[in-house]
Amino acid sequence: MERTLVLVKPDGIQRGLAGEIIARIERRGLRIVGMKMLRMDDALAKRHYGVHEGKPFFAGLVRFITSGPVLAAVFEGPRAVQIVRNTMGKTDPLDSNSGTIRGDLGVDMGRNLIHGSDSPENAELEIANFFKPDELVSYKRDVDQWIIET
Ligand code: DAT
Ligand code: MG
Repeated sequence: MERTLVLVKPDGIQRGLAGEIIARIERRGLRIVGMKMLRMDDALAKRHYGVHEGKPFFAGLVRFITSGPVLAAVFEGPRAVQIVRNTMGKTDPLDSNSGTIRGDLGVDMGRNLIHGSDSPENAELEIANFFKPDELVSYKRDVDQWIIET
């Protein structure tokens, strides 16, 4: 079982696509274990995107992600990190296949609607930036549709 952080970015909120984006991931078969609306401040944005510090697009990225509210969600399921990455599409919507969130709904690399963690290790770190442990629920295995006990 794996957890991953999803953000519906300010462009997704502004365009009214939060429900559509979350629904696509939920329909895929992952479970929502935490969710909140927030406006990221500069410090949180720089911590979240710290790996990109020094890159030419960093300042614009921080300005964009702090420009309006985001919806932060934690999804759980088997191989959740890669499942969300595949459901999102590529970083540049131009390279994203139809059927993916960015491929169906996006145009601009700087306005690509959704963040998803890129590894289980980063997911744990990113989740801790947005959620306290008691803000995340857990599901019992016996009501968990994707666990088949062997
Ligand atoms: P992803 O969001 O697919 O994980 P990333 O972690 O490489 O992509 O980059 C984070 C965000 O930064 C990305 O969603 C959009 C923006 N970005 C990345 N590369 C960029 C570039 N070359 N020019 C402009 N924005 C870029
Ligand atoms: Mg990334």
